Amino acid sequence: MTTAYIGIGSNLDQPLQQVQAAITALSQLPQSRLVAHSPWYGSTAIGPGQQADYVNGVAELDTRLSAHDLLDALQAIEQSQGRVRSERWGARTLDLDILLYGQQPMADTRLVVPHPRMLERPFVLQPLLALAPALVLPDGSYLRDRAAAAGTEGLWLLEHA
Ligand code: ROI
Repeated sequence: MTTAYIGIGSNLDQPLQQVQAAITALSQLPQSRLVAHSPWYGSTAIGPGQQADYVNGVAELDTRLSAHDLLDALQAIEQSQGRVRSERWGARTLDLDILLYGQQPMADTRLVVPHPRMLERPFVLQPLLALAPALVLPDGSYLRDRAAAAGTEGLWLLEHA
């Protein structure tokens, strides 16, 4: 059994409903158990051009799926929620990223874990910290230090509806 952390983001078509539907879908994955998810955060879009604000959060999943089977399953959920892969960095109805897969780093043409940009992104680190305050990253650094370094600019906690 491996504990995986999944980054969740949406900025199209009712983002809060998209991320909540993603949680339902994650809870139904085979050979897996959804342990918890973070609160939802609003965040200013990072990346080129003007985009609507995002809703972001992180889910914790215990899974027996391999990292690549998990990636396939996450992409199937994205597609079932209407994701069209158009431009890199573009707006999206649902983005599911494998942030961490246990303590195993991996890198191939489809998948790089830990997610290469997570350490720069408050919208990843703060929800992850809310979920796993004592987490140590595969490089031995402490999540709480990484999250403090990244700060909270452009990020706000959404009210629990
Ligand atoms: N910006 C924010 N705030 N949240 C995201 O989930 C997100 N995802 C992306 C890009 C376009 C980089 N910007 C983002 O893929």
